[in-house]
Amino acid sequence: MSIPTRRLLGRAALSATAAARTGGRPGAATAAAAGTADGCEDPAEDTDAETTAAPAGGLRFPLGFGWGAATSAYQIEGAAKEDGRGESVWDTFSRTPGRTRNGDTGDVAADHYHRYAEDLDLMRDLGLRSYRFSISWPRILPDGAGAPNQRGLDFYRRLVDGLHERGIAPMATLFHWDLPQALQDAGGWESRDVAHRFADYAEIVFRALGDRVPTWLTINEPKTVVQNGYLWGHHAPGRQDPAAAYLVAHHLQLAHGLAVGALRATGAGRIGPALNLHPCYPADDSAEAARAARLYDGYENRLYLDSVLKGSYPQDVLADLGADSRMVRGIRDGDLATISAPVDLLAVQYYTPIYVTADGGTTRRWPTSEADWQQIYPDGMYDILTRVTRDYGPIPLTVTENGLPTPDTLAADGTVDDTGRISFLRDHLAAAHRAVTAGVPLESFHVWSLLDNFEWAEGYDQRWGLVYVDYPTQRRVLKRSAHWYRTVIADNGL
Ligand code: IFM
Repeated sequence: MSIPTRRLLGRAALSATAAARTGGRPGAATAAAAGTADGCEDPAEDTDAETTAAPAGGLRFPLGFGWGAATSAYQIEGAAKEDGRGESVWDTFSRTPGRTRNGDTGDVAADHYHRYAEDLDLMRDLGLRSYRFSISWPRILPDGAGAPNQRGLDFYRRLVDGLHERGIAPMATLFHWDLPQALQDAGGWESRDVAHRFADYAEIVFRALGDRVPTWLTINEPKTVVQNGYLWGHHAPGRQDPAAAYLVAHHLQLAHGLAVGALRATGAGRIGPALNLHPCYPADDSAEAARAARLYDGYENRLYLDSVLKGSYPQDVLADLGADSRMVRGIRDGDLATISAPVDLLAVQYYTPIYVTADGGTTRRWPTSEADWQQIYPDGMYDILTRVTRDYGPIPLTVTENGLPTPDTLAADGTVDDTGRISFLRDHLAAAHRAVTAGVPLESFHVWSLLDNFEWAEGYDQRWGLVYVDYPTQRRVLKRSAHWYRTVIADNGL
């Protein structure tokens, strides 16, 4: 992601439109924004609260809804050189001068590797029912392949045991961008063999943790690896090579399918992909803009959705890439059957819409957050959830990421007042609720992120957490949004 342009969020305007969209319940918004922390019970054991107490704004979620928060290994764990962990592409990339803001690395991050028990207690105190985290491939296989590192597996065993002890369901992502450097040296995702190494790694993890992890996600945001890692080069491995990028897309999809097969062969549990989906709208009423938006949608969404859920890549994208492209030449007989092995759920990550101009460029229509790529448009959440159900059938959905960075500071009285995050989440949850009302089988929602963390090329400048991390001391402080979210969870709605 490129250097951010800091802008104000335009909160008042957003709140007004949200109130209109949700049936004019401004009182709900006010009550939610003023949410307090106290008096909540453990909702994991309190289904009565769901059936009897109506949430203040009347937006009640389905019984047993999986309220959650998400993180990823490299962004929070730290302990980069401990207990046998190997190097990942992000170690290499972030330690290369000029690649990340302030030269920040994930070497220490939020020190979660050492503080996981404290973080588990925070999750329990928030009332989380689901925690989505990722497993670090180089902690399990320091060289990318071969014998597993037992100390790495033990860490995740302690983590999932701690979740169960606190009544929180683990949801584990197998790959959240920290490819072992040894595999990058062997060609990275441009090499078809890496997809098979991923399946080997997945099998090891399934055998070690499969009895304790009910839900698995394969690859986090393959599109981000393709675009940020191989098209624009501001994520690891820092390439700018469009031909390689789409071959990488195919191998990531293949790796997903091979991991699904490995799960079916080794045991129980549910599995699906984790896709960041961007609704693509024409920027004007012209036929040209409509056509351009359709193709853009192919690259942003259908490339990943169709291959997994329909067993084919979108023809318009393949035609645009060309028969001679490395990707098209890299597709072998049987690959699409592997990629489209039936999945149990689809994880959707929604952050921003895209407005496509007649010439195939993009433009902005809504205020951005501190992340200049993110336009704040809650209706996009409704549009993408209903679109997935309409186009791909009633596959169970989970939102595994939604959130924004806000300019949070720790006040002298020990509080962090991130009202912008409350407004954002309230409006996006209201949109998700509308999708549920329209028939979308949404079973859970995870805020990105539980903790402030290493935001990739942006380092530690952007704060995405419900929980503030004071990096010099590693002290955790619940932000105002965390207190608000605890109330939402306790009320099973807003
Ligand atoms: O921090 C990232 C996360 O790793 C993947 N999805 C988007 C988030 C915010 O940029």
